[in-house]
Amino acid sequence: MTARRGGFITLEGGEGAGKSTVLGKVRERLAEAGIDALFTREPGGTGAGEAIRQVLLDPAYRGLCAEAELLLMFAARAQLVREVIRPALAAGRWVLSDRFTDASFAYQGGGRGQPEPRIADLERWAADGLRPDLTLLLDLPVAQGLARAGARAGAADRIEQEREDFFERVRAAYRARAAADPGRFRVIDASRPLTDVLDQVDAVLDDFFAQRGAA
Ligand code: Z5A
Repeated sequence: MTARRGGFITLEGGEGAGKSTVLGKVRERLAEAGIDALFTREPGGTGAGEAIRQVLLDPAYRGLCAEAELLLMFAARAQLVREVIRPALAAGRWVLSDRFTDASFAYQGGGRGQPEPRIADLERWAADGLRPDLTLLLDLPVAQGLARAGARAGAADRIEQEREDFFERVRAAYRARAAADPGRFRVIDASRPLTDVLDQVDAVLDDFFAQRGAA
């Protein structure tokens, strides 16, 4: 694995897809390869963003309307882009984010029915038009993901408490985005055992870094 200059990579997926598990392994492998990378997450990644995350995920705010949810996602993102991601990219670093704007198209768009042009407008101004260079979509059947997430310790957060049909719409929206932009997305079969998923992710990253390193 070699990489001479930085770029922006995101990891996306529905409930129980294994993003946290995969990102932990990717972090270890990049460190072993001596690749300087900054890891962040959404919603969150800054002081203000983490405070917004608490509001977004707290089941006490179960009555939060879809518009407020969308705006809070982008408020956290606006801060993250300007405080963390843009400066890191300008310094030539790799940035890996656990979710980014595709999650808003999937959850607030597909899941909540917020109009796509409205989200695209927010992407342009609140997220400063920033788009990832590469997005790995961890895709698996909703029932399998929910079973995995259900086996995890801890209470379900506000969004995790949604019904299965919500997560079906989220998955469909993610898959539609991946199909519409095959140059940026790589779909990983996350229904497979973890070693297999990690092999798929390694192959995608090796290929991407090789292309970037050779540029
Ligand atoms: N959200 C949104 O609505 N709009 C937005 O714009 C953004 C986010 C940015 C918090 O996100 C919520 O915010 C999220 C979307 C919404 N709501 N939901 N649902 P988050 O990314 O922080 O939270 P999360 O979705 O719960 O992600 P997570 O913590 O990374 O969980 P995960 O993807 O399910 O991954 P995991 O914890 O690594 O894996 C789940 C379990 O499965 C765990 O026990 C693993 O050991 C196991 N696992 C993982 N991989 C495998 C394989 N391959 N085989 C078997 N078992 C596995």
